Amino acid sequence: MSENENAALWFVERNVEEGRSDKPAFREAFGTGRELTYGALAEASGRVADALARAGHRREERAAVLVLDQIEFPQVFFGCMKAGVIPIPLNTLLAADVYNVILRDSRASVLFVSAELVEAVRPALSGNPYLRHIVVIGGEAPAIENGPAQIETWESFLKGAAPAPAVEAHADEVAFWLYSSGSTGQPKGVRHVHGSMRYTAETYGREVLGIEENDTVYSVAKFFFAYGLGNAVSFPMSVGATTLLFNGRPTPEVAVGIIERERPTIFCGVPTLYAATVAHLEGQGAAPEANLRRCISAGEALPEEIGKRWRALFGVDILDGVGSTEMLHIFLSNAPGDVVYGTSGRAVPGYDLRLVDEDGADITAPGAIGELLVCGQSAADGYWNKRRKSRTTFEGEWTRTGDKYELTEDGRYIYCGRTDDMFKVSGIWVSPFEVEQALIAHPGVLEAAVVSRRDESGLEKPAAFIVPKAGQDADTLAAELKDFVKSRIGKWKYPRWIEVVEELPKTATGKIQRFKLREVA
Ligand code: 3SK
Repeated sequence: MSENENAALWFVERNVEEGRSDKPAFREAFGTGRELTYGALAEASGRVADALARAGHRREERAAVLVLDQIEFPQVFFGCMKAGVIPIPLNTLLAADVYNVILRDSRASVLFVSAELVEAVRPALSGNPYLRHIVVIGGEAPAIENGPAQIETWESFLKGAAPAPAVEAHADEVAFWLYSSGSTGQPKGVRHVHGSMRYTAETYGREVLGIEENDTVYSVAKFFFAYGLGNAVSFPMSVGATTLLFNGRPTPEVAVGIIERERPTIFCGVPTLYAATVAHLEGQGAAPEANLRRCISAGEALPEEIGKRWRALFGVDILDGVGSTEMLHIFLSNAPGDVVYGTSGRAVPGYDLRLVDEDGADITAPGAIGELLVCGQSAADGYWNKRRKSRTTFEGEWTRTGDKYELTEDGRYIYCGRTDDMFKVSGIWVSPFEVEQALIAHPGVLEAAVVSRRDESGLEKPAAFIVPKAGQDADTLAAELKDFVKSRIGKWKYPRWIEVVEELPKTATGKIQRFKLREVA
């Protein structure tokens, strides 16, 4: 092997070699005073690698990482990679039975867990035949009945460990996994290789986001999401920038507090948070003084209205983009100076896109709708132990997204819904997303989701579930909305039923779970 392509070298050690040892890579927000410099991260991740090897965890074994957004996360993540052990950042919001499925499916030999999360995962820790070791970060080691042989604190784990070098790794070798639940289904282990994080940093991170060394980044999406891992770990580290950490729930108050007090230059949000923050600030009458130069959004398509209202408040556009856990980050996006709200923009440099119809034939005519396929070097190596699903998702160089798009004459893509969310009314395709956008444009609506429902004749028609803004009268709103939608997007597309709800069912990444609404529609 000519060059060691272990990702930890490029993301961690290179920053030290380039003179950034004393620069904070991570800083906890709101004055906890905890920060981690690039030099400290290089040393600590080396000690984690040594401690893992001493504890008997071998190359290619898996480490479950149930750790909040705190400075120990990058130490564990890169420490595992240095040891050749495969870190699996886990969603910190799951239920114990899902942790049980994931821990057994992955056969993780060690679990790193923030003390705050021990109770949530505890029922999954008894009787697991693969788990040999638990390391608790920021608290005491608990007693677990029928648990693994070794349960210890972070301090005891690292005691006596000396920085170990990164093991030799190939760019095509699996480096880490992420579990994706999609909008339905069981969790799937998505296996990513060492070369992928660098690829996303050098494509979207550099070419679209334009991240630079003196940027300070805040990502609402946590580290365990592919979106958060790029925004807050690999992109800033690719240029020696600094990430702000906040390990609680990102409410509009938190987002505004961070923007105002911590002064990030790059803000990475999701549509739900942007919508709630816009409503919050408009209620207050003004946005705070900010230092933002780039704002990005992903997870689901950003409603046009929200982008425009955010820009009116902060004077900065939101770059709406599309990515997936399978592709690791964003491959289709609006770009600085080239934003058209209501579209997802164009292919990110380094990725090719195509639309296909139900028979797999290419669709090239502007205005036609098809499933989006993407080709790029950050595609996952496949799903763990799911051969059939791997074969139908990763078709040679092309990865199926399961999203339907329309390609405009000027080469932009417009989101039309999931392949299984689209439906026809009077023989014409209706995109639930288009109807949702029209509903959200009403000043009384905070959020909306649309699914198909059969009328008395058995024909499909749109049904809407809406979350009103505070202080709205539900009946008056429901009565107004049908005409409002008809006037905006066409008579056949208006929702024949409107139900007012307190919240919409969503995945952990903020995607509306329309399948749950279909069950009650
Ligand atoms: O859902 C998305 O849009 C996304 C974006 C970037 C990385 C990962 C995901 C799932």
